[in-house]
Amino acid sequence: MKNVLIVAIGLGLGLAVLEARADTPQVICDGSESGGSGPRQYAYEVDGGGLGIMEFMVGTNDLALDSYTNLLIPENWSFAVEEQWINHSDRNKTGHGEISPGLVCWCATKGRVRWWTEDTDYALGSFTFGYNHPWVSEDVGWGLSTSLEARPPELPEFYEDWQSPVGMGLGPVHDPLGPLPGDVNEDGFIEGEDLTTVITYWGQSSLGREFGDLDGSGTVDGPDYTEVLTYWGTGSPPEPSGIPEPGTLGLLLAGSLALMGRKAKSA
Ligand SMILES: [Ca+2]
Ligand SMILES: [Ca+2]
Repeated sequence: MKNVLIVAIGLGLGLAVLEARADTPQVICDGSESGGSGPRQYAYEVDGGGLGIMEFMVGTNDLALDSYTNLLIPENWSFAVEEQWINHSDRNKTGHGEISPGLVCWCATKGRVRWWTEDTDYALGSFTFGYNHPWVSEDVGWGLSTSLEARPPELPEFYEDWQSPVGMGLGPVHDPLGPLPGDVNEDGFIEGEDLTTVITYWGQSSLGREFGDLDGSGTVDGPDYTEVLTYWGTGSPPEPSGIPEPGTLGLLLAGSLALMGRKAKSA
């Protein structure tokens, strides 16, 4: 009898959990970028909570479509990076499962990454959306839509709950942050190469950000130089690519020549 009662309670709890899930779409971050480093893999396991998903979106500060590679897109769905804002937590990169300080700054991202279908035949119960992206992430809101017939009017378009852990269901997720201030070459670290580019193109006009016009004034000039110096040393040094930089290459070359000379003498 006791066992029957325990089973009944267990079943009841199980049903309650199922019921909670059934009402609420969830997103689990399943990428190394969920607070980590290495290959910038962004992946979102989206569960429509019993409703057919027809659209999923997360914020981004990078509107360049070609920055997004290895896309995971459902069959017959569309993908776009659009200029439409979503809430984000200014430059916070909260670890997976921790609570984002979100409210420190409510800002809008430059845009959103969006997957969608307009055909209810392609609505999905769940899907893992994703891509690779070269830049670091920050905490950002997400949203989704389900088919109009299936979506109760009281359900909002955006579900992210900033009081819930990041990337674990209802909490915010991670998405690409724009280039860091002062980071001319957009490698996530403000260092010599950024300054060199500003000096190399100094005084030239009608060049883009990648040539050192960080503030978009049209000329590579004083404010750009100041921005690099102000943020000098911020960000994370890029991971070694295995290909030495020219300066390092020179040193290596000098070192190996010296070694060769020593070997030749000892031979
Ligand atoms: Ca840099
Ligand atoms: Ca400028």
